[in-house]
Amino acid sequence: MSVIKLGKAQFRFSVGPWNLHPGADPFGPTVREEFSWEKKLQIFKEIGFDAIQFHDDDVCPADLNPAETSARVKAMRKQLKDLGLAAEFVAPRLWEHPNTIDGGWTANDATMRKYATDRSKRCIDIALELGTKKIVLWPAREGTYIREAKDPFESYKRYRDYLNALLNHDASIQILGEMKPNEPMDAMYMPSPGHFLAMGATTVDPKRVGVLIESAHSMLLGVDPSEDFALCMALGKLWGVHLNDQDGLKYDQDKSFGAVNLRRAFNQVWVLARGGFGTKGEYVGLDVKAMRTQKQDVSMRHLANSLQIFKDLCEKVERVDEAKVAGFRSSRDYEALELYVVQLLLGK
Ligand code: 3MF
Ligand code: MG
Repeated sequence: MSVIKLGKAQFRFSVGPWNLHPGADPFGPTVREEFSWEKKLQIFKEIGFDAIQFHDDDVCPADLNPAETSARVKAMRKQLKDLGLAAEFVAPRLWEHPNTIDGGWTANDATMRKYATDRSKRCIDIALELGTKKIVLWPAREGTYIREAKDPFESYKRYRDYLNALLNHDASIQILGEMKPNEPMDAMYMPSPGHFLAMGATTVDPKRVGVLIESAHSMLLGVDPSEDFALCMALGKLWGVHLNDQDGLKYDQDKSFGAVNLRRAFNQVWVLARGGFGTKGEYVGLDVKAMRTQKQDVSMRHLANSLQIFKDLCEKVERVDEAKVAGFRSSRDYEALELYVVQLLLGK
């Protein structure tokens, strides 16, 4: 898809292969067939995505030896190139392995921490060979079910040691923390982007530590995602986003972007546009799930719909009369500003 230019921003789009899924949830099995890897890439291309978000084990099995790993990465790179797709990032999927039951780098068992660190270094090698310097950390199990289970001081120290080990492994990589307050753990360490950046500032190379913000993760924190985006853009730290939507405080729903709260979605697009998102090669990423009821042949609609809604909201942002907004602000007439925004969204 060609790039969308809006204000100072340049929007290109990315998606993760897990966003096409056969519908299993914690209470029931799959309900439709899984698409093959080739078919997934073809669907992403047809819908108009420019880049793919990877986990290390999307490229090849987690514990494959170095020679075979390298061969598999080269083959994947060729597959992407043939389709005109880029790799946005690679994330070590540390939460599914038997060695990471108690977490990766904050596990109490030193051999498990070593596994997490070694595997993450290997993930960096995969990313570089695939053509990206971005490593996303979604710290799924770096937290506790009960607060007494881990010593928090030790955990924060281990957190920093782990980040330093990754930053020292290669001088060019960038680490993007994708923070989330809960699920699967009851309580994650450093639940917000701000927490992660504070920790990042104490590492060996703070300028290579940033964030990827998922809309629903901000909502689970009780924060409006556009505010989280804006803060991190103001700090030069918003290096990726996972756009989606969420209906209230419950499990992470990953609903289609804008499907629950259009105004909240509009504000995300408006902020990304004003902040010049995408000019340094950042992608507008989606992290959305299809409904379990969806039949296989239409189980990619949520992706196309999310992009459509994003583009429709770009048109709304383009129509914002900035002088009018400034006028409402200077006269402090926020009631009038609110009606203006709601009527804009209603197409009036
Ligand atoms: C969980 C997530 C994850 C991450 C993904 C990449 C399954 O809430 O958002 O998606 O985005 O693992 O880091
Ligand atoms: Mg996500």
